[in-house]
Amino acid sequence: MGRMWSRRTIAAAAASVATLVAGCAALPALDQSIEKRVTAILDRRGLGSDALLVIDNLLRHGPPPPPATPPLVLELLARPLAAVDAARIFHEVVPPPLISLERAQSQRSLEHLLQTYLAELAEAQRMLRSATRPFDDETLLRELSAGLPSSTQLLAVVDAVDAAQLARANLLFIEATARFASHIRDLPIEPQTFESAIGTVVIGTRGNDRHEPGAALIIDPGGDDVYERAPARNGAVSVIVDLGGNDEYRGADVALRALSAIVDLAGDDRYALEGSGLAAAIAGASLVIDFSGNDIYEAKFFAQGAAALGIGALLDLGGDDRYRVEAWGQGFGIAGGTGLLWDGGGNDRYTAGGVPDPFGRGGGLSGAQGASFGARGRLGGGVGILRDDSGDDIYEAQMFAQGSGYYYGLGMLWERGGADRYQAYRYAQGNAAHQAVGALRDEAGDDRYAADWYAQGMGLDVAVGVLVDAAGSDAYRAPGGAQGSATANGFGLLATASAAQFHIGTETLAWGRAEWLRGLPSVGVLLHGNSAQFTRAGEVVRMPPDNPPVLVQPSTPETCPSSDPGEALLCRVRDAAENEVGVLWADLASLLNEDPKTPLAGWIALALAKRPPANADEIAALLAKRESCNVRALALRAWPTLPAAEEGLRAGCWRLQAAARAAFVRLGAPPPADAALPSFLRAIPPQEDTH
Ligand SMILES: [Ca+2]
Ligand SMILES: [Ca+2]
Ligand SMILES: [Ca+2]
Ligand SMILES: [Ca+2]
Repeated sequence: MGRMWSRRTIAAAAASVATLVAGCAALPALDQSIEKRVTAILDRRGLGSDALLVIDNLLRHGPPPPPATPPLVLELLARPLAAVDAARIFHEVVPPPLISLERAQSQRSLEHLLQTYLAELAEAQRMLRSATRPFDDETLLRELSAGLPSSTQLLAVVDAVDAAQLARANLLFIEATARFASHIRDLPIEPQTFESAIGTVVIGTRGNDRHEPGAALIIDPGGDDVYERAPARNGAVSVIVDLGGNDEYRGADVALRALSAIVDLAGDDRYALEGSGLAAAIAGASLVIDFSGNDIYEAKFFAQGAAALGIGALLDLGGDDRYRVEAWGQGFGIAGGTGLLWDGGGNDRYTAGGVPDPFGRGGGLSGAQGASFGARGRLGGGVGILRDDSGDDIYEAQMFAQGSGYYYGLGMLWERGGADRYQAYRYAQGNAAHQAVGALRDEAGDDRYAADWYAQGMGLDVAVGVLVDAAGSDAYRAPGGAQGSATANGFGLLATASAAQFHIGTETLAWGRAEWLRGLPSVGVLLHGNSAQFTRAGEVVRMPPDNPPVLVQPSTPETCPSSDPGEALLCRVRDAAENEVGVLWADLASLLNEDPKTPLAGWIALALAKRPPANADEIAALLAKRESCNVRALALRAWPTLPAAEEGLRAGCWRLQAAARAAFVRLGAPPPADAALPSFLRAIPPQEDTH
């Protein structure tokens, strides 16, 4: 007997098939093949897929991550190929109420909406105040007016905040504000001002109003209004909901231990901040949601989606927009904060100037357009995301921009359509430096990428940099240190699905080349189609091989005299007179005996290699007792002994295993056959441990 299908069942089945097909089609073919192709290339090079785990191994055997490190950064460092999945990262980072934001059909009573919202704001405020203690916001504001806050001030904020509790307060605030913004329609109530549990509530007029700062909630039904803004501080709530007109927002609008939002439903608006802010928060949340119009956003520092401990999110849902900051914004995170700029469409222009670079590298520091920064040795970065859904867009910045991570941070630029132009200087376009992740992903359109060094899928020092362009006819231009390359055990990937032109300068560090360090590989991979074209210094060249020769990064020569205590020690050993060097080494032996945790141990190992003393055996034995795998590896390189090599080979730390394997070769002894080594140490002869 035939089964009867109702019309509805058939329609539902057809819809689910359509969803399934659309789901498959939506996953670009490039993604399905990236892992397979990268693994095949690593096998051809003799590295094997363990080469993808070098970063994780180094981090697990090194010092713990700094305060405020986002867990997602560690997760991506452990699985570098996961950094290509921009959609997954976006959904992991961005609170769901912001992702599903849309104007609701139903009309709820304003009275009910407003009372509910005020009650939710009061609860979010209570949670914020209990999650945070007051901190020195005066000093922070002073620092923000000149640039990025100091790590000293930010560390004080880290101490004053319960991050998990703060995240709950922020989420309630975001949920409530997104719901209110989705449902509010016309404003059938008279202009008025009244007090509420969270402070003053102002209902504006349909004319052109001028609103001063200080109110907890302003709702304005229409007109071309001017809003003077001041930083929201010390537990305050500050929300503006503007229903129409071409409005202007001025002043400074950063949230410091506060909950702040601007919701602007219509009009060509101008957000011209003289100070920091606009969707910028430190220990709180700050939102800007602009639903339509061609808008202009201007600010100096820390703005347009910037945060430390908390979230700063700027959502512009449509229109041709102009965004400009001097530095530190447009999707910028530091100290565990999430900074998001999400533009829904239109032909947009993003500009980040740059503050002077203290190291004089030839460009300014931008820290923008999907960027994150940490303070080396002190404080972790955050998460910075710039997402643009469609339109032909222009991205301009200098250093640390367009998918850039620095020191335990994640920066991502996710471009979903249109013919785009990317212009930056160094550390940009899918680059990260020092235990960080930088990703640029562009889904469609014929795009142009131009940058200087350290860009376009490049990982520098235990860092992951990826650039994925899933479709279109694209061009990439950089002098070197780019386009699928890495140094210092980094991972760099440039993957294109399309017809691509790769232009590089005279430098060889590109197109899959990467330099070993610490006796371990760095990984650079370039994935391209068969029609790709390559030019080097303006000359057309053949397609590069995908298994380039093993290169070892040269050691940094010491500069003597040095103010660094470790390097100064190396200088002292190097330059000591023959009759003094024995006493010096006796002192170093005492130091190792008396202070088992001395940070100079690694330098002592380097000195041991440079000028081995009469008591080398004693020094090597002392160093071999260290907890640090790096120190033991350096000691084994400097003065190999069979017992230390045997012990090292059985360590879980790959750097030490690499040193142990080199030690067996130097001692002319065969290594034990049963040692569990990572794939690349089994296949490739020992390389130098440079540093
Ligand atoms: Ca208005
Ligand atoms: Ca607007
Ligand atoms: Ca736009
Ligand atoms: Ca675009």
